[in-house]
Amino acid sequence: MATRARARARPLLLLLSLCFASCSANSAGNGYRTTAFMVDKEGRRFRAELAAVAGAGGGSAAAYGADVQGLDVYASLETDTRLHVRITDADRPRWEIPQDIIPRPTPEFFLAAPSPAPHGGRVLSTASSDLVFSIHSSPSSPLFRFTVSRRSTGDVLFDTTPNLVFKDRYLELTSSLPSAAGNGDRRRSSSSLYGLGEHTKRSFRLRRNDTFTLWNADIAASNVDLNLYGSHPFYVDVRSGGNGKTGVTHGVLLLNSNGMDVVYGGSYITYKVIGGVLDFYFFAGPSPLAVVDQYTQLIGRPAAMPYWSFGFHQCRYGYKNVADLEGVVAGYAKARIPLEVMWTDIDYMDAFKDFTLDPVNFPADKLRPFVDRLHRNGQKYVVILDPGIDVNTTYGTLVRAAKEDIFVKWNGTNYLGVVWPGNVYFPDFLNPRAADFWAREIALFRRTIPVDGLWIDMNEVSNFIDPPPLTAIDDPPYKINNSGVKRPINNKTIPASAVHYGGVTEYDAHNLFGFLEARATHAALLRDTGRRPFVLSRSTFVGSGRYTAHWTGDNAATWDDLRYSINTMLSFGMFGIPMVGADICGFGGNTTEELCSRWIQLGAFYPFSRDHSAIGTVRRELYLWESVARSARKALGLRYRLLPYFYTLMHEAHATGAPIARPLFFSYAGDAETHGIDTQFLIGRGVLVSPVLEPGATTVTGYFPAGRWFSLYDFSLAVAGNSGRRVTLAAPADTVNVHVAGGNIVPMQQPELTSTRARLSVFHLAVALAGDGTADGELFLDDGESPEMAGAKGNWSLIRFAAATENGNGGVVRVRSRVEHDTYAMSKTLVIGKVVLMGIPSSPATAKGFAVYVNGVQQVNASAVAVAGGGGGAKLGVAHVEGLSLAVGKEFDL
Ligand code: MIG
Repeated sequence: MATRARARARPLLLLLSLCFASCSANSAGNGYRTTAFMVDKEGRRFRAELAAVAGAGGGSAAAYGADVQGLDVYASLETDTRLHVRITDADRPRWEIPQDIIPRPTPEFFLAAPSPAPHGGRVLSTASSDLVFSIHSSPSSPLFRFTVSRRSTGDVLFDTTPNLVFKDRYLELTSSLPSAAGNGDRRRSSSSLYGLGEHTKRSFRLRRNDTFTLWNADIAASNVDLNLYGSHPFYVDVRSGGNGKTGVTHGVLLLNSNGMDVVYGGSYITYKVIGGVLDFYFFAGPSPLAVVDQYTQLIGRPAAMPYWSFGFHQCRYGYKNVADLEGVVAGYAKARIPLEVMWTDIDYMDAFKDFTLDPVNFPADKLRPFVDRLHRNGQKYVVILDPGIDVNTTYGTLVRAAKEDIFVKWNGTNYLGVVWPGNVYFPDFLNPRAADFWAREIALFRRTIPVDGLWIDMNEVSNFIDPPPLTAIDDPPYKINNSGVKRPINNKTIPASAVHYGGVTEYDAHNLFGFLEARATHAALLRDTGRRPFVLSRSTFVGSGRYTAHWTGDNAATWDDLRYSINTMLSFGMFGIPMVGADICGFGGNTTEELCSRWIQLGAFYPFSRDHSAIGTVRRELYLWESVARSARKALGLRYRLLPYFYTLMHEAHATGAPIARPLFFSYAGDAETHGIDTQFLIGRGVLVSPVLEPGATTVTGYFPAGRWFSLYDFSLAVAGNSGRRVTLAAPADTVNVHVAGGNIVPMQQPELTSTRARLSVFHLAVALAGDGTADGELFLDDGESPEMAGAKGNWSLIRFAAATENGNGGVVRVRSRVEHDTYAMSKTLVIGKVVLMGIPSSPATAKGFAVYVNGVQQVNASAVAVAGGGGGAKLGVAHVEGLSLAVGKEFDL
């Protein structure tokens, strides 16, 4: 519970509580009047006191309880790119997300003489910040409202209405927005919104007249538009037109863990929240990448994921026994399809009890040798854990937990739910002793089965029974649109009146369960292994990316869900959880050969790439159909060649929050056409994936922003133009289109069946020259499993590559490397054997060959051949410079 000391009395209220003549004019709505305000000298911090207007609260929200009479507003430019606006009860502390969950600056009290409230104007505005905070009211309209605007463009980013509602269990705030993009009015600025998850949506860009309910629930992801497993009250707003340049972007977070409905009306957004405080953060951008950088600076940077987790994963609910697992591993090997990680679902447990093994089908004396064999082969093993602990006095885990007294309480005793094992108690991960208990159980289990990572499911929390209401908070006056039909908040979860450590109610902490379990699981693995943990969590909250990867939950084997997986993946990238993917080939229902084939073509480029399916459905391991196996070899072959690129992007994500899989507008925000694209996506800055998402297709139509696009299979020029355009490309049954944009240098290695082997193979540099003859890129290397990624004491190397074309010099292309950090010894033994130059001028002369110089010395063993680059006779070619032996970690000039 927030226990903020209130250091002052409220004489100001008395001093200034005379009502403006017209303050009753607004009595139909709700609202608050500013009674005093103060600003610090630097123009960075602001505080106001608000008083409920007499007669307000009689509007539409009257049924939700009495108004909180006095409010405090704190606003602060915490950095030049982050504005914090917090509105809370002036007299009583309310629930706020604890500091240890999201550490953040607290609003500071400061000494400044309080002034009578002005009617309006800029109150926070500094020369170094693009964000301006203003308050507004006038004698005729005295109710408090505020705006956030962008200094450089004058664009108003957030513009609240006076209908502020603040009750104990109902908060409401509305901001107007410029009209949604696509309304046809080109003179006014428009906005495109993304985020507000977790939901399966039919489009990535939010559509107007939609309500986004946030209340973590075990609802299958195959349901569109319903509240799903996680809560992320964060949106990204891309503006176009008006005064600003197209693509100027900001982000808005409501840091609140309570249930809520967010109504997006196109020209407005309304938050309807059933608890906590109104705690807003505005991130200035102005680029999409800058917004995510600023956002993850506050909520925490994404966890470094181990190198192996970028390999391909195979799972299924319903594997029968160890022999079944062995058969699958053998099936992949025989088909020569990469398999990095084998998984086991709840089937391995004895009667679904965590940390136990089914003595018949998964006995330790069979499972352990199987896991040892995986390890000897450079492969990994991951199992599932559910939070509910079976209530059974002969079960050691239960006994130890009971002794520690770490379960969630209800009505004076442990809350009794029902999940797979039958009756269960739920560990209360707000209790530090619960995390210790969890870590000891994991360590104990790992002595029997040394799993490499853990998968935490059902942590919304899912409960198979509906707890009846016990107190008023089980049935708050405002019904959020739980499950799309305003189901009670207790539906299939822990009751809201249950009590956590420190007296926190489930009502307030519900959405944090998955976050807390992920944090405990991450800490447990780190403590036990000393290596970089891999955790996969179904339930998430703001900041979960610090600990966990995420999969999109129970999708269905349908073409729709294939397509919608892109929307969820891209949203989680913006939520600071870049390691994300959907169940490849679909979880529920029977997949088809064609769907599975197209799904692995897309899924091979999910940051987290795992095939998974439900019990009782047809098997869908990739080797089961020859056509799927062909797709898998081709798509996963390319993924494995791109592993150094994926891993370098992991480093970028960990350092700056940048998503690994990104919407096109992250690189091309100035091209408004990209703002609505969700059938293609980028890996990093410049690798474009254009998957087939429909049955029966042999072509795919995609949007290619201005510039040159080269195939990553044969490096030929596929599309080029001074403006973006839609292009239809061949998409044969076994092929997914993947292109690299001119301007990028992509480090690649060789396709192998495990990342361990691929990591030792020779590097190729794919250099895609932009129209001006330049390109750049980078490569991050470390051992892939040290707890820290790019830590101060760690061994790692970061190499930057840059290419330039010197036209005045007979067509010389120079590629240089610069080693920015170099303590990873392997960087000296790994070599670049080949450099592919895409987009060089092609003429009969260049077709004869080149001379190759490295650091000024001609390379007699190197050969280079240029071939015309296709693209409808474009005069561009590709040069394959082979026979090189450039140490990755040594600077070179080619
Ligand atoms: O009640 O563990 O989303 O991936 O296979 C279903 C069985 C529980 C739900 C997960 C799914 C998993 C399944 N689990």
